[in-house]
Amino acid sequence: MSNRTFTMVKPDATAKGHTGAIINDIIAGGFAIKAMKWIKLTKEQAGEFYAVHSERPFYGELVDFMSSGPIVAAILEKENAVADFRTLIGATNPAQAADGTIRKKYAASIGENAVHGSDSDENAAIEGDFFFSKLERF
Ligand code: 3AN
Repeated sequence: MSNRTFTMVKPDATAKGHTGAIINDIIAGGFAIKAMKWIKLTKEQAGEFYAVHSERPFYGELVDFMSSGPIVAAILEKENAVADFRTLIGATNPAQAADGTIRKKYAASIGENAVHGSDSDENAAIEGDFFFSKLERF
């Protein structure tokens, strides 16, 4: 089991000024930040990141949204990182997210849901590699 996951604070949350509160929740949840950057994706980059969803009906909407404003990308470390981070952020649809989770507190809808969290160790590694070089992480 790997102890790393990958996250993004999404454009809805950066635009609403929730970035600091979300990073604070992540640190308070016991995650150590191993890499972090504030970046705005082009449509092409967002499309490449979400290529796995290219057949889903919401793909175009997702790519437009994720390239609509700045995001914060980060690699996080903790024991059982992938599963524990998904618990911390809550269900994909904020209406179904548990009380106290990041999505319950800061997300507006299933599309604009404040944060991303990797769904497996394998994807955490792929997603971290998409954003960060060896020099940018420790
Ligand atoms: P999660 O991010 O919780 O793993 P996935 O992998 O099902 O969720 O979906 C990837 C991303 O696609 C979600 N974070 C969300 O922003 C977006 N998404 C999922 N379902 C929908 C939907 N029905 N409409 C719009 N966007 C969606």
